[in-house]
Amino acid sequence: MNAFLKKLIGITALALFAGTAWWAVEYFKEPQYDWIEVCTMEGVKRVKYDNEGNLLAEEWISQVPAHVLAAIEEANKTETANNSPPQTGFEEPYAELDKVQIEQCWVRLLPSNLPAAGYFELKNNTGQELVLTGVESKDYGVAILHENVKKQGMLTMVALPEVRIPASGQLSFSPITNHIMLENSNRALKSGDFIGLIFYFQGNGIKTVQCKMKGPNALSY
Ligand SMILES: [Cu+2]
Repeated sequence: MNAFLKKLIGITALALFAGTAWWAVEYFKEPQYDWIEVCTMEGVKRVKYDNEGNLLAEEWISQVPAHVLAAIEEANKTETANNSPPQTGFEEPYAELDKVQIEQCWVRLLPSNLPAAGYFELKNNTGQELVLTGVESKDYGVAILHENVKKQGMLTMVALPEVRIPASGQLSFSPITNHIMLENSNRALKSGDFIGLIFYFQGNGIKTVQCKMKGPNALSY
């Protein structure tokens, strides 16, 4: 056999071996899951779940609970105020706003009692500026509007007391922008369930929306 042929057989054998090895590694490798950022009482952490909701990894991004605690305090204060007997003896006359469109409302559910996060797409067709002042759900004790903010390269969350939406404007809450932090669920919720969310606007306008519960690795509606 000449030297060239020997070399050719050698190279072919090596290529076949490398190819098989690479295929085997790919085949038996764990599937890749994305990090998701989670807002908790103790700060912001990132977690990784498999499709069954098993925790694969977690690490803190920022342990700055101050903003969350301040928001909870504020929520409790409001709740106390709401619980005190009304001065006038009248209930607030809330009106459902037909010209506010809220679609693709969904909630990312996380295992082990971590807060859930709500997202939505809002369109303001009222013809005037709209001011979103809060959100409520009878399925959660706490619902807070949160903005994702980068400070010194670190992601933290800041409570939004209100969000202004200009006439004909839109508001999008998504995993890369803002979320509704939902805590203290009143019933066992699972992926595929729906919860009601009430959006409150300045001037006693409300919008009631059904939101779809999704798993920890969901990225959109
Ligand atoms: Cu948050």
